[in-house]
Amino acid sequence: MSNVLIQLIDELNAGRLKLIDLTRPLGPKTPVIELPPMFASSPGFSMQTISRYDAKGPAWYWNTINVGEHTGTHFDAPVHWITGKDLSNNTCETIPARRFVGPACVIDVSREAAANPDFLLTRERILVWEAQYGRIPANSWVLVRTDWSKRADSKDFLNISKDGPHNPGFHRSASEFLAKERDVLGVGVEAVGTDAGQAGTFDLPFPSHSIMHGAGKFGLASLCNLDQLPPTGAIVIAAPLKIVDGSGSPLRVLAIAPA
Ligand code: 23J
Ligand code: MN
Repeated sequence: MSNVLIQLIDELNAGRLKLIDLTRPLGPKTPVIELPPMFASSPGFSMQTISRYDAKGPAWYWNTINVGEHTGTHFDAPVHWITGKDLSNNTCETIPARRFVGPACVIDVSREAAANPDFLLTRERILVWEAQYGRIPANSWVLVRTDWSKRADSKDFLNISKDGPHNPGFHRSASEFLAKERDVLGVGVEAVGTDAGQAGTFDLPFPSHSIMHGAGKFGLASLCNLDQLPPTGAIVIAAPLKIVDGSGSPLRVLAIAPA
């Protein structure tokens, strides 16, 4: 076995590296994105028992699950958006697995998001981060820490007013920069979707979805524990279910970082 793999396990066992779970629990209470009423909505998560050590299966327990692809901590594939519909390898089944693993760049805008729930990450703000921590490498995951996952109540997490949802997201300048000038794997956020709550009203609607997926990049939504990650130096593994023609899927997102 390669030295680095033996070392990886040794470092995890010794506690010099830690495994951080960036995934939220997936269940019937998992909040689901609300779209304007003219659009179809996605179901949340539900589960029915097939058997539980009973007449229907005396020695085994198992369930049927029903879930929208974009529920809870989930992956957005390029085919999710019309801009990515004709790209090659754009579905959950066809994306090469190598692309699920990369270094993490964690941009902490929790102060900005606390002051303004409609905060948008801009190209300028990313350049400030790069001046401090270095250039975002190609094929990295860019994770935006907003502390939005600390909104324990679904009502506060979705934050819906008369004029629709309010949560932080990306300015198109940031999405264009990350996709075209930095060639990242994708972006990850703590909110219910990778776009701001108000992004449907933008001049270019849903810029994160439109630009990132149009460039073959991925999205990760409803992440948590980003406050446990260093700005650089962690790796992230985010591998969706291999759903044939799938546009996304709930998944377990894992990070490995120095302890
Ligand atoms: C469909 C339409 C708009 C949005 C979304 C889905 C998501 O955020 C998603 O889960 O991909 S904004
Ligand atoms: Mn999604």
